[in-house]
Amino acid sequence: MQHIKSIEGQLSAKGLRIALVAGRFNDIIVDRLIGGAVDYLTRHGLAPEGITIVRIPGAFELPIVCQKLAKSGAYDGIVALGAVIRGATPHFDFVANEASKGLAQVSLESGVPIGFGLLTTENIEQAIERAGSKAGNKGADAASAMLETIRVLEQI
Ligand code: INI
Repeated sequence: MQHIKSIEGQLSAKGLRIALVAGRFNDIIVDRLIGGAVDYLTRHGLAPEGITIVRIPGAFELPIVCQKLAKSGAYDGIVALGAVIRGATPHFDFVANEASKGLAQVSLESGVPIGFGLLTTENIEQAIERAGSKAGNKGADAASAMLETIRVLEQI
């Protein structure tokens, strides 16, 4: 449309420095999310040298680790990966809420885009569905959202 200025992010990851931060808790799922994110980024032009993988205990630790990475100035974007599964744990709400709130806060305070690849599911089946089977791969989706956001912010 004439006269309408539009800003859109191009999905090239070439030359970027990206950190993937991933919990060890539920690693059977989280390893699949890492695979999805790495696959997405390399297929969009990022050399392996542009990727740093940081392993942490669980989703609760995502915000503080992402905060230090974001503040370091060494990364253009971060993908936070984890799986909080309700199952039998009373921890679920605390871990899921604090991790999501913390990640949003870190991203806003630092200005570094953080892809939200934290699964919060009722059971293991739902997590498997989102980690590379019938509902896609949320690690790849989070990498894609982070990449698009980096490229949009560059133009504003
Ligand atoms: N961490 C997760 O990543 N997923 C979970 O489902 C989970 N549950 O259910 O407890 C979980 N807990 C650990 C938490 O993230 C911290 O690592 C731990 O409490 C130590 O601070």
